[in-house]
Amino acid sequence: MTDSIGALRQAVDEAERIVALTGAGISAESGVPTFRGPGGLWRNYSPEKLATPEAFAENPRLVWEWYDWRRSLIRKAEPNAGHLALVELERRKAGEAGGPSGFTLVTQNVDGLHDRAGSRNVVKLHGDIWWVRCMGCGVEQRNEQVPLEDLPPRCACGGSLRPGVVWFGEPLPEAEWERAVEASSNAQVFLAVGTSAVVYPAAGLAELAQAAGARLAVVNAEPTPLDAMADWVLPGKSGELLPRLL
Ligand code: BV8
Ligand code: ZN
Repeated sequence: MTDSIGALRQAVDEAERIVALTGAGISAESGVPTFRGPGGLWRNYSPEKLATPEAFAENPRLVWEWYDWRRSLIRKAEPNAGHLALVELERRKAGEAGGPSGFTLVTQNVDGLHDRAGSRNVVKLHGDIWWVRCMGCGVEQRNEQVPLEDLPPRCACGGSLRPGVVWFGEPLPEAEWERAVEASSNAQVFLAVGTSAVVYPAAGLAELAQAAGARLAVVNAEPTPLDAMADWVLPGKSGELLPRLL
């Protein structure tokens, strides 16, 4: 496990197929609270308790108050140097026009900051906080209203709308999961950035990539369960470390 950022920069430069898996930590420097770090709590509720179908069924208004609060924070947030470094990496690894890109960004985040930074093909494993889905007619639509007028917001059909995100106990979207597995199985370098790597199946992508031959780098502010198996561990802030990989 070599810690040198220079060795990782060289591996990133030489690699033709790279995957980055990002978590809430990459948005921390943009002012968006992480799930399990300081400030992650809201009115002393833990995300694990609120981000579930059961919590929504029991108290849709409370769950929507949490999402409305997060949407208002995210609306004020700007992408940071970490997001922008991944946009540059995508640009550098873009194949010939129209060919498959050599860089795949897989995110657990629902904040949309990778899109706003300019990343073009973002694989969203856990959905998107700016989308809503009707529990009645199933229609999915983008909703960027901040603050929301009604909690819970209502569909034209009268059904109540839920956030377009994946809750605990819910399956990940099939197509996105397939894309993430495909890219991770072919990666030469897998970067796990700003994630505590405790949520599955997302965290399992790192193991899958390494088992298929990728070298694994962890860029995180605190130790993670992936560190022991990683080829590189870069402790620190992604907003500072990722630009140094370019
Ligand atoms: C599934 C969307 C199966 C919502 C999220 C028991 C009961 C039920 C389920 C389970 C169970 N045990 C295990 C499970 C499976 C469960 C799971 O893994 N639970 C964990 C908690 C043990 N997984 C699921 O339920 C998944 N679904 O398994 O379905 C199935 C299959 C078929 C049919 C039916 C069912 C669904 C998981 C998705 C849940 N949704 N989010 C929303 O956002 O509101 S997960 C949530 O956690 C976020 O998406 C978040 O991204 C994700 C992971 O957290 P992180 O991103 O890593 O964030 P965290 O705060 O933890 O860490 C941030 C890190 O950054 C820290 O380490 C910090 O040090 C670091 N950091 C901070 N600042 C910086 C930094 N690093 C760098 N720079 C900085 N500046
Ligand atoms: Zn509807």
